[in-house]
Amino acid sequence: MLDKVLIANRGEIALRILRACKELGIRSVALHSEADRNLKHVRLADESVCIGPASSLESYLSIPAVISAAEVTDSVGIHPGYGFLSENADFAERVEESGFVFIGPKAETIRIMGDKVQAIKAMKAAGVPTVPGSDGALDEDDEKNIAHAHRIGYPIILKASGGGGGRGMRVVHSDATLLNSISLTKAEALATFNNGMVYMEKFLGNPRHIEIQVLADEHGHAIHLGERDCSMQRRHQKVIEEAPAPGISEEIRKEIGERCAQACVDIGYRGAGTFEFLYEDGEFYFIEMNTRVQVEHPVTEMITGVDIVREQLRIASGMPLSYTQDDIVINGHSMECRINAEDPNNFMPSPGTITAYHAPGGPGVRVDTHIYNGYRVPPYYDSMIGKLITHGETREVAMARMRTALGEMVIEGIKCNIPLQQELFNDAGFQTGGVNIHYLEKKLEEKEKVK
Ligand code: MV4
Repeated sequence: MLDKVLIANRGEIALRILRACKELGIRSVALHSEADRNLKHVRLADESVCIGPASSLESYLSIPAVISAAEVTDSVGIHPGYGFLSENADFAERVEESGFVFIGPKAETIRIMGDKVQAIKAMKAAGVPTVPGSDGALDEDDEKNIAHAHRIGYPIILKASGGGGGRGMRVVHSDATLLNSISLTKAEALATFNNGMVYMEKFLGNPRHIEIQVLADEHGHAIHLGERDCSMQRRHQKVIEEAPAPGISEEIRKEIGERCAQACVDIGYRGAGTFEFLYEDGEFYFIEMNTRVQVEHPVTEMITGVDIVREQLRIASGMPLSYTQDDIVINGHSMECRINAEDPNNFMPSPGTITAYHAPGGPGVRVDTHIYNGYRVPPYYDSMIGKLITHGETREVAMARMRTALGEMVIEGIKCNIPLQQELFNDAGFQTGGVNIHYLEKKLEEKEKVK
Protein backbone atom coordinates (compact mmCIF):
# COMPACT_ATOMS: atom_id res chain seq x y z
CA MET A 1 0.00 0.00 0.00
CA LEU A 2 1.15 3.56 -0.74
CA ASP A 3 2.89 4.84 2.38
CA LYS A 4 2.04 8.54 2.12
CA VAL A 5 -0.43 10.38 -0.09
CA LEU A 6 -0.54 14.06 -1.02
CA ILE A 7 -4.11 15.30 -1.42
CA ALA A 8 -3.89 17.78 -4.29
CA ASN A 9 -7.34 19.30 -3.89
CA ARG A 10 -9.57 21.18 -1.45
CA GLY A 11 -13.04 21.12 0.10
CA GLU A 12 -15.26 18.09 0.51
CA ILE A 13 -13.33 15.82 -1.87
CA ALA A 14 -10.05 16.49 -0.05
CA LEU A 15 -11.79 15.42 3.17
CA ARG A 16 -13.24 12.36 1.42
CA ILE A 17 -9.76 11.32 0.24
CA LEU A 18 -8.29 11.97 3.69
CA ARG A 19 -10.86 9.66 5.29
CA ALA A 20 -10.04 6.87 2.83
CA CYS A 21 -6.31 7.30 3.54
CA LYS A 22 -6.91 7.05 7.31
CA GLU A 23 -8.92 3.85 6.93
CA LEU A 24 -6.13 2.28 4.89
CA GLY A 25 -3.37 3.39 7.28
CA ILE A 26 -1.89 5.72 4.66
CA ARG A 27 -0.17 8.83 5.99
CA SER A 28 -1.76 11.98 4.59
CA VAL A 29 -0.50 15.36 3.46
CA ALA A 30 -2.87 18.26 2.81
CA LEU A 31 -1.73 21.04 0.51
CA HIS A 32 -3.66 24.30 0.52
CA SER A 33 -3.70 27.91 -0.65
CA GLU A 34 -3.34 30.90 1.67
CA ALA A 35 -7.14 31.26 1.62
CA ASP A 36 -7.66 27.65 2.74
CA ARG A 37 -5.66 27.39 5.97
CA ASN A 38 -8.85 26.61 7.88
CA LEU A 39 -10.11 23.76 5.71
CA LYS A 40 -11.31 20.83 7.79
CA HIS A 41 -9.03 18.26 6.14
CA VAL A 42 -5.98 20.50 6.66
CA ARG A 43 -6.60 20.21 10.42
CA LEU A 44 -7.09 16.45 10.26
CA ALA A 45 -4.22 15.51 7.93
CA ASP A 46 -0.92 14.22 9.32
CA GLU A 47 0.91 17.10 7.66
CA SER A 48 -0.01 20.20 5.72
CA VAL A 49 1.79 22.58 3.41
CA CYS A 50 0.77 25.97 2.03
CA ILE A 51 1.61 26.08 -1.68
CA GLY A 52 0.65 29.59 -2.74
CA PRO A 53 -1.81 32.46 -2.76
CA ALA A 54 -5.60 32.20 -2.96
CA SER A 55 -5.66 32.31 -6.77
CA SER A 56 -6.08 28.73 -8.09
CA LEU A 57 -3.68 29.46 -10.94
CA GLU A 58 -0.89 30.05 -8.42
CA SER A 59 -1.85 27.20 -6.07
CA TYR A 60 -4.14 24.24 -6.93
CA LEU A 61 -3.49 24.63 -10.66
CA SER A 62 0.27 25.15 -10.37
CA ILE A 63 2.07 21.96 -11.41
CA PRO A 64 5.44 23.07 -9.94
CA ALA A 65 3.80 24.08 -6.64
CA VAL A 66 2.04 20.71 -6.27
CA ILE A 67 5.13 18.67 -7.22
CA SER A 68 7.24 20.71 -4.78
CA ALA A 69 4.74 19.94 -2.02
CA ALA A 70 5.11 16.22 -2.78
CA GLU A 71 8.90 16.57 -2.72
CA VAL A 72 9.24 18.49 0.55
CA THR A 73 6.84 16.12 2.34
CA ASP A 74 8.35 12.94 0.89
CA SER A 75 4.96 11.83 -0.40
CA VAL A 76 4.66 8.65 -2.44
CA GLY A 77 1.34 9.12 -4.21
CA ILE A 78 -0.64 12.17 -5.36
CA HIS A 79 -4.45 12.10 -5.42
CA PRO A 80 -5.79 14.87 -7.69
CA GLY A 81 -9.49 14.64 -6.70
CA TYR A 82 -11.78 16.23 -9.32
CA GLY A 83 -11.41 19.52 -11.19
CA PHE A 84 -8.10 21.42 -10.94
CA LEU A 85 -5.27 19.18 -12.31
CA SER A 86 -7.20 15.91 -12.15
CA GLU A 87 -7.54 15.48 -15.92
CA ASN A 88 -4.36 17.29 -16.95
CA ALA A 89 -2.22 14.75 -18.84
CA ASP A 90 0.90 16.95 -18.55
CA PHE A 91 0.47 16.99 -14.78
CA ALA A 92 0.06 13.19 -14.58
CA GLU A 93 3.20 12.85 -16.71
CA ARG A 94 5.23 15.27 -14.55
CA VAL A 95 4.06 13.46 -11.39
CA GLU A 96 5.35 10.13 -12.68
CA GLU A 97 8.56 11.65 -14.12
CA SER A 98 9.25 13.12 -10.69
CA GLY A 99 9.03 9.65 -9.18
CA PHE A 100 5.55 9.86 -7.60
CA VAL A 101 2.50 7.69 -8.19
CA PHE A 102 -0.36 9.51 -9.93
CA ILE A 103 -3.60 8.17 -8.45
CA GLY A 104 -5.45 7.87 -11.73
CA PRO A 105 -4.95 6.50 -15.24
CA LYS A 106 -1.75 6.66 -17.26
CA ALA A 107 -0.97 10.14 -18.66
CA GLU A 108 -1.37 8.69 -22.15
CA THR A 109 -4.96 7.57 -21.37
CA ILE A 110 -5.86 11.00 -19.96
CA ARG A 111 -4.46 12.59 -23.13
CA ILE A 112 -6.56 10.35 -25.39
CA MET A 113 -9.76 11.00 -23.41
CA GLY A 114 -9.07 14.75 -23.40
CA ASP A 115 -9.18 14.65 -27.19
CA LYS A 116 -12.84 13.83 -27.86
CA VAL A 117 -12.24 12.68 -31.46
CA GLN A 118 -9.65 10.16 -30.24
CA ALA A 119 -11.81 9.14 -27.25
CA ILE A 120 -14.82 8.39 -29.46
CA LYS A 121 -12.64 6.51 -31.94
CA ALA A 122 -11.18 4.37 -29.14
CA MET A 123 -14.58 3.61 -27.63
CA LYS A 124 -16.20 2.80 -30.94
CA ALA A 125 -13.34 0.37 -31.67
CA ALA A 126 -13.95 -1.20 -28.24
CA GLY A 127 -17.63 -1.81 -29.01
CA VAL A 128 -19.17 1.07 -27.02
CA PRO A 129 -22.18 2.61 -28.84
CA THR A 130 -21.49 6.17 -30.05
CA VAL A 131 -23.56 8.97 -31.61
CA PRO A 132 -23.84 8.77 -35.42
CA GLY A 133 -21.29 11.31 -36.60
CA SER A 134 -18.32 12.28 -38.72
CA ASP A 135 -16.11 9.61 -37.10
CA GLY A 136 -13.13 11.90 -36.95
CA ALA A 137 -12.26 15.56 -37.28
CA LEU A 138 -13.79 17.61 -40.11
CA ASP A 139 -11.33 18.77 -42.74
CA GLU A 140 -11.43 21.72 -45.17
CA ASP A 141 -13.44 19.79 -47.80
CA ASP A 142 -16.83 21.60 -47.87
CA GLU A 143 -18.48 18.98 -50.08
CA LYS A 144 -17.41 16.20 -47.73
CA ASN A 145 -18.72 18.10 -44.67
CA ILE A 146 -22.07 18.68 -46.38
CA ALA A 147 -22.17 14.98 -47.25
CA HIS A 148 -21.54 14.10 -43.58
CA ALA A 149 -24.47 16.30 -42.52
CA HIS A 150 -26.77 14.72 -45.11
CA ARG A 151 -25.79 11.18 -44.13
CA ILE A 152 -26.29 11.94 -40.40
CA GLY A 153 -29.40 14.08 -40.98
CA TYR A 154 -30.19 17.50 -39.48
CA PRO A 155 -30.11 18.75 -36.81
CA ILE A 156 -26.41 18.10 -36.23
CA ILE A 157 -24.09 19.39 -33.52
CA LEU A 158 -20.51 20.59 -34.05
CA LYS A 159 -18.15 19.98 -31.15
CA ALA A 160 -14.56 21.00 -30.48
CA SER A 161 -12.33 17.95 -30.05
CA GLY A 162 -10.46 19.79 -27.29
CA GLY A 163 -13.71 20.83 -25.59
CA GLY A 164 -15.97 18.74 -23.43
CA GLY A 165 -18.35 19.44 -20.59
CA GLY A 166 -20.47 21.58 -22.88
CA ARG A 167 -17.79 23.98 -24.10
CA GLY A 168 -17.23 24.65 -27.80
CA MET A 169 -20.51 23.30 -29.22
CA ARG A 170 -22.87 24.63 -31.91
CA VAL A 171 -26.14 23.14 -33.25
CA VAL A 172 -26.86 23.40 -36.99
CA HIS A 173 -30.32 22.90 -38.51
CA SER A 174 -29.75 23.16 -42.28
CA ASP A 175 -27.26 23.49 -45.14
CA ALA A 176 -27.82 27.25 -45.11
CA THR A 177 -25.67 27.78 -42.01
CA LEU A 178 -23.48 24.63 -42.03
CA LEU A 179 -20.25 25.86 -43.61
CA ASN A 180 -20.24 29.16 -41.76
CA SER A 181 -20.93 27.35 -38.48
CA ILE A 182 -18.02 24.98 -39.09
CA SER A 183 -15.67 27.97 -39.67
CA LEU A 184 -16.92 29.73 -36.54
CA THR A 185 -16.70 26.63 -34.34
CA LYS A 186 -13.19 25.87 -35.61
CA ALA A 187 -12.02 29.45 -34.98
CA GLU A 188 -13.49 29.43 -31.46
CA ALA A 189 -12.00 26.01 -30.76
CA LEU A 190 -8.55 27.19 -31.83
CA ALA A 191 -8.83 30.32 -29.66
CA THR A 192 -10.26 28.53 -26.61
CA PHE A 193 -8.55 25.13 -26.62
CA ASN A 194 -5.54 25.85 -28.83
CA ASN A 195 -6.91 23.01 -30.99
CA GLY A 196 -9.02 23.79 -34.04
CA MET A 197 -10.24 20.24 -34.55
CA VAL A 198 -14.02 20.00 -34.78
CA TYR A 199 -16.28 16.98 -35.30
CA MET A 200 -19.95 16.45 -36.14
CA GLU A 201 -22.65 14.38 -34.43
CA LYS A 202 -26.37 13.85 -34.80
CA PHE A 203 -27.98 16.34 -32.38
CA LEU A 204 -30.18 14.56 -29.87
CA GLY A 205 -33.05 16.84 -28.85
CA ASN A 206 -34.21 15.49 -25.50
CA PRO A 207 -31.69 13.04 -24.10
CA ARG A 208 -31.00 12.07 -20.51
CA HIS A 209 -27.44 12.15 -19.16
CA ILE A 210 -26.62 8.67 -17.89
CA GLU A 211 -23.09 7.65 -16.94
CA ILE A 212 -21.45 4.33 -16.06
CA GLN A 213 -18.91 4.06 -13.23
CA VAL A 214 -15.99 1.71 -13.84
CA LEU A 215 -12.96 0.51 -11.90
CA ALA A 216 -9.91 -1.14 -13.50
CA ASP A 217 -6.74 -2.48 -11.93
CA GLU A 218 -3.28 -3.06 -13.40
CA HIS A 219 -3.83 -6.82 -13.58
CA GLY A 220 -6.26 -6.80 -16.49
CA HIS A 221 -9.45 -6.73 -14.41
CA ALA A 222 -12.25 -4.21 -14.94
CA ILE A 223 -15.74 -3.99 -13.46
CA HIS A 224 -18.68 -1.62 -13.74
CA LEU A 225 -20.72 -0.33 -10.79
CA GLY A 226 -23.88 0.44 -12.71
CA GLU A 227 -25.13 3.81 -13.84
CA ARG A 228 -26.05 7.24 -12.48
CA ASP A 229 -28.62 9.64 -13.88
CA CYS A 230 -27.31 13.22 -13.87
CA SER A 231 -29.95 14.85 -16.06
CA MET A 232 -31.01 17.43 -13.45
CA GLN A 233 -28.57 20.18 -14.40
CA ARG A 234 -28.31 23.87 -15.19
CA ARG A 235 -25.69 25.30 -17.53
CA HIS A 236 -23.73 22.02 -17.43
CA GLN A 237 -23.61 22.09 -13.63
CA LYS A 238 -25.27 19.03 -12.13
CA VAL A 239 -27.74 19.78 -9.34
CA ILE A 240 -29.12 16.32 -8.38
CA GLU A 241 -27.70 12.90 -9.24
CA GLU A 242 -29.19 9.50 -8.58
CA ALA A 243 -28.43 5.81 -8.93
CA PRO A 244 -29.70 3.64 -10.45
CA ALA A 245 -31.22 5.61 -13.34
CA PRO A 246 -35.03 5.34 -13.38
CA GLY A 247 -36.29 2.90 -16.02
CA ILE A 248 -33.02 1.09 -16.70
CA SER A 249 -33.54 -2.66 -16.32
CA GLU A 250 -31.01 -5.09 -14.94
CA GLU A 251 -30.52 -6.57 -18.44
CA ILE A 252 -29.80 -3.19 -20.05
CA ARG A 253 -27.46 -2.23 -17.18
CA LYS A 254 -25.55 -5.49 -17.63
CA GLU A 255 -25.30 -5.00 -21.39
CA ILE A 256 -23.99 -1.42 -21.38
CA GLY A 257 -21.95 -1.90 -18.20
CA GLU A 258 -20.13 -4.95 -19.53
CA ARG A 259 -19.30 -3.09 -22.75
CA CYS A 260 -17.72 -0.28 -20.71
CA ALA A 261 -15.77 -2.71 -18.51
CA GLN A 262 -14.52 -4.59 -21.59
CA ALA A 263 -13.52 -1.28 -23.20
CA CYS A 264 -11.41 -0.57 -20.08
CA VAL A 265 -9.57 -3.86 -20.55
CA ASP A 266 -9.11 -3.16 -24.28
CA ILE A 267 -7.58 0.29 -23.79
CA GLY A 268 -5.55 -0.63 -20.69
CA TYR A 269 -7.54 1.68 -18.44
CA ARG A 270 -6.41 2.05 -14.83
CA GLY A 271 -8.31 3.42 -11.82
CA ALA A 272 -11.80 4.87 -11.49
CA GLY A 273 -13.49 6.22 -14.60
CA THR A 274 -16.85 7.29 -15.94
CA PHE A 275 -18.37 6.70 -19.36
CA GLU A 276 -20.79 9.55 -20.16
CA PHE A 277 -23.74 8.70 -22.36
CA LEU A 278 -26.71 10.48 -23.79
CA TYR A 279 -29.75 8.21 -23.48
CA GLU A 280 -32.71 8.74 -25.79
CA ASP A 281 -35.50 6.40 -26.94
CA GLY A 282 -33.96 3.46 -25.13
CA GLU A 283 -30.50 3.82 -26.73
CA PHE A 284 -27.14 4.75 -25.20
CA TYR A 285 -24.74 7.02 -27.09
CA PHE A 286 -21.22 7.51 -25.71
CA ILE A 287 -20.09 11.16 -25.68
CA GLU A 288 -17.09 11.48 -23.33
CA MET A 289 -15.05 9.64 -20.73
CA ASN A 290 -14.02 11.21 -17.41
CA THR A 291 -10.74 9.89 -16.05
CA ARG A 292 -11.19 11.08 -12.45
CA VAL A 293 -13.32 10.40 -9.39
CA GLN A 294 -16.55 12.37 -9.82
CA VAL A 295 -18.50 14.63 -7.48
CA GLU A 296 -21.45 12.22 -7.64
CA HIS A 297 -19.51 9.02 -6.83
CA PRO A 298 -21.32 8.61 -3.47
CA VAL A 299 -24.66 7.56 -5.02
CA THR A 300 -22.85 4.63 -6.62
CA GLU A 301 -21.14 3.83 -3.31
CA MET A 302 -24.52 3.81 -1.54
CA ILE A 303 -26.13 1.28 -3.90
CA THR A 304 -23.10 -1.01 -4.35
CA GLY A 305 -21.32 -0.76 -0.98
CA VAL A 306 -18.04 -0.19 -2.85
CA ASP A 307 -15.72 2.52 -1.48
CA ILE A 308 -14.58 4.05 -4.77
CA VAL A 309 -11.80 6.19 -3.28
CA ARG A 310 -10.43 3.21 -1.36
CA GLU A 311 -10.36 1.25 -4.61
CA GLN A 312 -8.50 4.14 -6.31
CA LEU A 313 -5.83 4.02 -3.58
CA ARG A 314 -5.57 0.22 -3.77
CA ILE A 315 -5.29 0.24 -7.57
CA ALA A 316 -2.59 2.94 -7.43
CA SER A 317 -0.72 0.72 -4.95
CA GLY A 318 -0.66 -2.02 -7.57
CA MET A 319 -3.23 -4.15 -5.77
CA PRO A 320 -6.02 -6.05 -7.55
CA LEU A 321 -9.65 -4.91 -7.39
CA SER A 322 -11.41 -6.02 -4.16
CA TYR A 323 -14.37 -7.26 -6.23
CA THR A 324 -15.23 -9.29 -9.28
CA GLN A 325 -18.27 -8.33 -11.36
CA ASP A 326 -20.34 -11.05 -9.68
CA ASP A 327 -19.72 -9.42 -6.27
CA ILE A 328 -21.47 -6.24 -7.42
CA VAL A 329 -25.15 -6.21 -6.50
CA ILE A 330 -27.32 -3.09 -6.81
CA ASN A 331 -29.10 -2.47 -3.51
CA GLY A 332 -31.90 0.12 -3.37
CA HIS A 333 -31.70 3.67 -4.59
CA SER A 334 -29.58 6.73 -3.79
CA MET A 335 -29.99 10.47 -4.38
CA GLU A 336 -27.48 13.28 -4.07
CA CYS A 337 -28.15 17.01 -3.71
CA ARG A 338 -25.28 19.35 -4.37
CA ILE A 339 -25.27 22.05 -1.71
CA ASN A 340 -23.96 25.31 -3.14
CA ALA A 341 -23.15 28.62 -1.47
CA GLU A 342 -25.33 30.59 -3.87
CA ASP A 343 -28.56 32.55 -4.09
CA PRO A 344 -31.27 29.96 -4.89
CA ASN A 345 -33.12 32.48 -7.07
CA ASN A 346 -30.38 33.93 -9.27
CA PHE A 347 -27.49 31.47 -8.68
CA MET A 348 -25.06 34.25 -7.70
CA PRO A 349 -22.23 32.92 -5.49
CA SER A 350 -22.66 33.71 -1.80
CA PRO A 351 -19.34 33.41 0.01
CA GLY A 352 -18.96 34.38 3.68
CA THR A 353 -18.95 33.00 7.21
CA ILE A 354 -21.23 30.15 8.18
CA THR A 355 -22.73 31.35 11.46
CA ALA A 356 -24.73 28.19 12.16
CA TYR A 357 -24.54 24.69 10.75
CA HIS A 358 -26.69 21.73 11.70
CA ALA A 359 -26.16 18.46 9.83
CA PRO A 360 -29.11 16.20 9.07
CA GLY A 361 -28.95 12.54 10.07
CA GLY A 362 -30.88 9.32 10.55
CA PRO A 363 -31.08 6.09 8.57
CA GLY A 364 -29.80 6.29 4.99
CA VAL A 365 -28.42 9.83 5.29
CA ARG A 366 -24.83 10.76 4.39
CA VAL A 367 -23.30 14.22 4.38
CA ASP A 368 -20.03 14.84 2.52
CA THR A 369 -18.95 18.34 3.46
CA HIS A 370 -16.01 20.24 4.87
CA ILE A 371 -18.10 23.03 6.39
CA TYR A 372 -18.45 23.68 10.13
CA ASN A 373 -19.73 26.39 12.45
CA GLY A 374 -17.66 29.51 11.85
CA TYR A 375 -16.14 28.27 8.56
CA ARG A 376 -15.66 31.07 6.05
CA VAL A 377 -16.52 30.08 2.46
CA PRO A 378 -13.84 31.80 0.36
CA PRO A 379 -14.90 33.67 -2.80
CA TYR A 380 -12.12 32.22 -4.97
CA TYR A 381 -13.33 28.71 -5.75
CA ASP A 382 -16.34 26.65 -6.83
CA SER A 383 -19.48 27.38 -4.82
CA MET A 384 -20.20 23.74 -3.94
CA ILE A 385 -19.79 23.39 -0.16
CA GLY A 386 -21.10 19.89 0.30
CA LYS A 387 -23.30 17.05 -0.81
CA LEU A 388 -26.33 15.57 0.90
CA ILE A 389 -26.81 11.94 -0.02
CA THR A 390 -29.64 9.57 0.89
CA HIS A 391 -30.23 5.89 0.41
CA GLY A 392 -33.38 3.77 0.67
CA GLU A 393 -34.84 0.44 -0.43
CA THR A 394 -36.70 2.24 -3.21
CA ARG A 395 -36.48 5.57 -5.06
CA GLU A 396 -39.50 6.77 -3.08
CA VAL A 397 -37.79 6.03 0.24
CA ALA A 398 -34.57 7.74 -0.87
CA MET A 399 -36.63 10.79 -1.91
CA ALA A 400 -38.62 10.86 1.34
CA ARG A 401 -35.38 10.70 3.32
CA MET A 402 -33.97 13.55 1.21
CA ARG A 403 -37.02 15.72 1.95
CA THR A 404 -36.61 15.07 5.67
CA ALA A 405 -32.86 15.67 5.56
CA LEU A 406 -33.19 18.92 3.57
CA GLY A 407 -35.69 20.10 6.18
CA GLU A 408 -33.25 19.31 9.01
CA MET A 409 -30.17 20.85 7.42
CA VAL A 410 -29.41 24.38 8.65
CA ILE A 411 -26.78 26.60 7.03
CA GLU A 412 -26.87 30.22 8.21
CA GLY A 413 -24.76 33.28 7.42
CA ILE A 414 -24.62 32.66 3.68
CA LYS A 415 -27.23 31.94 1.04
CA CYS A 416 -27.44 28.38 -0.19
CA ASN A 417 -29.52 26.34 -2.63
CA ILE A 418 -31.38 24.19 -0.08
CA PRO A 419 -34.71 25.95 -0.92
CA LEU A 420 -34.25 25.10 -4.62
CA GLN A 421 -33.47 21.47 -3.76
CA GLN A 422 -36.62 21.31 -1.61
CA GLU A 423 -38.65 22.65 -4.51
CA LEU A 424 -37.19 20.00 -6.83
CA PHE A 425 -37.95 17.17 -4.41
CA ASN A 426 -41.58 18.37 -4.43
CA ASP A 427 -41.69 18.58 -8.24
CA ALA A 428 -44.15 16.13 -9.81
CA GLY A 429 -42.06 15.52 -12.94
CA PHE A 430 -38.93 14.76 -10.96
CA GLN A 431 -40.91 12.53 -8.60
CA THR A 432 -42.07 10.47 -11.58
CA GLY A 433 -38.42 10.07 -12.66
CA GLY A 434 -36.55 10.03 -15.94
CA VAL A 435 -36.53 13.77 -16.70
CA ASN A 436 -34.25 14.94 -19.54
CA ILE A 437 -31.31 17.37 -19.54
CA HIS A 438 -33.53 20.38 -20.34
CA TYR A 439 -36.02 19.84 -17.50
CA LEU A 440 -34.49 22.13 -14.88
CA GLU A 441 -33.77 25.03 -17.23
CA LYS A 442 -37.35 24.86 -18.55
CA LYS A 443 -38.74 24.78 -15.02
CA LEU A 444 -36.64 27.82 -14.03
CA GLU A 445 -37.84 29.68 -17.14
CA GLU A 446 -41.45 29.00 -16.15
CA LYS A 447 -40.72 30.32 -12.66
CA GLU A 448 -39.28 33.54 -14.16
CA LYS A 449 -42.44 34.06 -16.23
CA VAL A 450 -44.70 33.77 -13.19
CA LYS A 451 -42.65 36.37 -11.29
C1 MV4 B 1 -24.83 16.52 -27.12
C2 MV4 B 1 -26.18 16.92 -27.00
C3 MV4 B 1 -27.06 16.53 -27.97
N1 MV4 B 1 -26.63 15.78 -29.01
N2 MV4 B 1 -24.46 15.78 -28.18
C4 MV4 B 1 -23.13 18.92 -23.38
C5 MV4 B 1 -22.04 18.54 -22.45
C6 MV4 B 1 -21.17 17.64 -23.21
N3 MV4 B 1 -20.63 16.65 -22.35
C7 MV4 B 1 -22.04 17.05 -24.27
N4 MV4 B 1 -23.23 17.85 -24.29
C8 MV4 B 1 -24.24 17.59 -25.14
N5 MV4 B 1 -23.91 16.83 -26.23
C9 MV4 B 1 -25.34 15.42 -29.10
N6 MV4 B 1 -24.94 14.69 -30.13
C10 MV4 B 1 -26.54 17.67 -25.86
C11 MV4 B 1 -25.56 18.02 -24.93
C12 MV4 B 1 -26.01 18.74 -23.78
C13 MV4 B 1 -25.95 18.18 -22.50
C14 MV4 B 1 -25.45 16.91 -22.28
C15 MV4 B 1 -25.37 16.37 -21.02
C16 MV4 B 1 -25.84 17.11 -19.92
C17 MV4 B 1 -26.34 18.36 -20.11
C18 MV4 B 1 -26.40 18.93 -21.39
C19 MV4 B 1 -26.93 20.18 -21.58
C20 MV4 B 1 -26.99 20.73 -22.83
C21 MV4 B 1 -26.52 20.01 -23.93
